[in-house]
Amino acid sequence: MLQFEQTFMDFLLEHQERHNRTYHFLILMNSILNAAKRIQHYYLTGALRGNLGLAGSTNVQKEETLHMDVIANDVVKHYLRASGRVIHAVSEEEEEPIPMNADEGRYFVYYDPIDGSSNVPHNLPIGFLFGVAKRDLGRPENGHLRAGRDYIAAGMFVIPTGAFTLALRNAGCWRFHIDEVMNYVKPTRMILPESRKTWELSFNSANRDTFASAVRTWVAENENSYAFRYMGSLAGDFHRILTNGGLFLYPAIVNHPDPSKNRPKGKLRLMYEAAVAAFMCCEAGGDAVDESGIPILDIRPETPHQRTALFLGSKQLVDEIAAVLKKSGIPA
Ligand code: FDP
Repeated sequence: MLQFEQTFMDFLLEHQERHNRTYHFLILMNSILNAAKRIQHYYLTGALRGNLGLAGSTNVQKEETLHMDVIANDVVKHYLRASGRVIHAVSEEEEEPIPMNADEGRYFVYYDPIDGSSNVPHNLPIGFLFGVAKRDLGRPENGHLRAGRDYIAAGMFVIPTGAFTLALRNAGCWRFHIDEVMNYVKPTRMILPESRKTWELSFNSANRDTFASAVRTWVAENENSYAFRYMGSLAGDFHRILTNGGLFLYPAIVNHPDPSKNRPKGKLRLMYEAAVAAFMCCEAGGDAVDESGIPILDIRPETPHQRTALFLGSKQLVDEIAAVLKKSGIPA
């Protein structure tokens, strides 16, 4: 028996028509889907083609670059530029915002083409994350430094599993799966479960002694109430939280035995990691705050590659930890 599921593009077309919108966003999303499918292909064949190792350079974060970082960044850049709809993009892999179509573009795109790089040599799940903001004709443009609250959409592909989740502003968070002809299909609305039964905690447990004392105490008091899962890829770990509920946390590192390894501002990047996940999480009924308990979506970046601590997931747990963070007065 043949079975036909609604494709992502049909879903989006319906959405745009229902809201009397133009097709520009569809064209942008088509380019992002094309990029994701190419990254998926290069990753699936990565072990065979020798693309899972180091490229021999370092990126803007002073991290060693992988072949896959270079390939994926080039792929995304190509498709975004070809769409003609992007004013400029911010990539994890490039120091400066990438100019594209300054005159006729409508969107700013912030992306991390390969998130969770420690999984790459093993061909295990990684993410391609992106956030989208729109040109604002009413005020002077500063598009590459928009707060998450200004995004109109944010999404992530978990590669190579074929899962794609997209949140649209005030229109929910939706998950799709890739089918046998490489279409993303079968929209399912994601709403974080109320019941604590399935909730999980997700964090790098090896770092626990380096957290601020209020965070350490909260973790010690709560960890036995929930299952513990950690994949080492924000996209993969957050994918689980979106389904099962719970809390993903990457707190600031403030008590490292080697002080040069402290990360008082956190590790994750605001514009293309934390704000993207926070936008999706909020559209699914959850929330996200930084180390001082401030909503991630309210943080206006001062630089494109700014870092932040992140507490992300079910609203009740985010509220609990936010109260602890605010009370302890941990600075941003
Ligand atoms: P990675 O550095 O391996 O690219 O910021 C990226 C990120 O992965 C997230 O995807 C992930 O959640 C986190 O950092 C993993 O960091 P640890 O290896 O320190 O746990």
